[in-house]
Amino acid sequence: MNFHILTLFPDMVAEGLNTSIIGRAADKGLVTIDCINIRDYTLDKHKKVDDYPYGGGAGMVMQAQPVYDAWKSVVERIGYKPRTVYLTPQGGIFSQPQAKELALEKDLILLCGHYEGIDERVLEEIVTDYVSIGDYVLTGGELPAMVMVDAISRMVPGVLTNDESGSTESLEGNLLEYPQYSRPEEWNGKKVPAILLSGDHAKVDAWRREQSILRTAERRPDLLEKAQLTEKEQALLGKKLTEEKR
Ligand code: 6GU
Repeated sequence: MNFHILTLFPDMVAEGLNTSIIGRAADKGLVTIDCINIRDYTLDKHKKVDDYPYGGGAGMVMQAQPVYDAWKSVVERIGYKPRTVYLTPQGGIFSQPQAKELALEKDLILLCGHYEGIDERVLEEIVTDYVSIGDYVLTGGELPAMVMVDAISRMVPGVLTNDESGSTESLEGNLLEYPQYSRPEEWNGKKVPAILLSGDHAKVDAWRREQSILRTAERRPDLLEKAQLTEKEQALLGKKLTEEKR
């Protein structure tokens, strides 16, 4: 899968994605991450890419021309118009299902804004998806673009090893992951739950499923509403929750 990131800070994005699992995926050629400096496309003799907003108000607006020409350079190179995501707090909130869906694309353009935004006319021309990573405001789209590349890349076949790929991880089936323990068996006076040392895989699996359900009820009750629980599990959860209230 090929990411094309349009940004005023290409080094920030490239540096943030050249390490660990995504760096390894890029080295293997499973993903390519191409950072394009929007400033390289300005026709302004002072390399300016922003100007005052018509109608007045605070801040500066990124101008249409350099953004459009940077985008067009990608389209001409790859020979088609791929999905183009604008990272903005005005977008829909990014989610795991969307990461899986976008991982099926061959190319994806991510457009990072700065200042008070980008001239609406170029957005109308090139953007297919408006995406936010949460309800808070960041200074630019670079960190959100890096978040998206990470979440999408790990859904590309081959990027995660078998060891890393747990299908039972957080958010699978709308449940959070169960607690994990490693050596030593006792740390700081706290013992690893005995069932995990029992060697009984069926019991371990049942315990982990129960822990996932209880943890989700406690930390993310909004998610639990979307999870598929058996009647037995619903009964268990109801019992635990009334026990807590007492
Ligand atoms: Cl995508 N951009 C900015 N500037 N702030 C954000 C965001 C995006 N998502 C959450 N906050």
